[in-house]
Amino acid sequence: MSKTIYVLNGPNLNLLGKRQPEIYGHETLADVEQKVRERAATFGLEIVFFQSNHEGEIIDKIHEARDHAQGIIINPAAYTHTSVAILDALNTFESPVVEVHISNVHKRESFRHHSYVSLRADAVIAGMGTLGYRAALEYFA
Ligand code: CA2
Repeated sequence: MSKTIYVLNGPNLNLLGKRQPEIYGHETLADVEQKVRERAATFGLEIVFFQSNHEGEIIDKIHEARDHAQGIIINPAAYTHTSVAILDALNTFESPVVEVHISNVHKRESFRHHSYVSLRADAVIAGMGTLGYRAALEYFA
């Protein structure tokens, strides 16, 4: 049976490629999804790709992943730095979690240096641009 990886994206990432390309690059989230799906296919991995601007919807998706996924790749966006609720949800998920940030959060404002999600993540990728999502897939493969 093929393994399923949930790729979860937080608030404002729907604007990827449309604003602030100097920080986040020119690829849209649809471009990222397509490349993730193509790479996942080469590994025989199934992908559920999801973005929401709402914390509760991301938490609901993590709960869904508990029964359906063998791994989570998550870019929680700004919730990285604020959300104990997303951390608590991830702590109920028993398979590996990879946290991805497009930008190098450690080169940016100090409020981006702390991540609640990193307290749960098995691996953290930052500053590789959207390639970070595919690097996370390699981790699972
Ligand atoms: O570098 C990352 O991937 C971040 O998770 C992106 C978040 C930011 O709050 C984190 O500190 C680091 C912001 C996502 C907003 O995405 C946009 C994309 C294009 C245009 C505007 C926002």
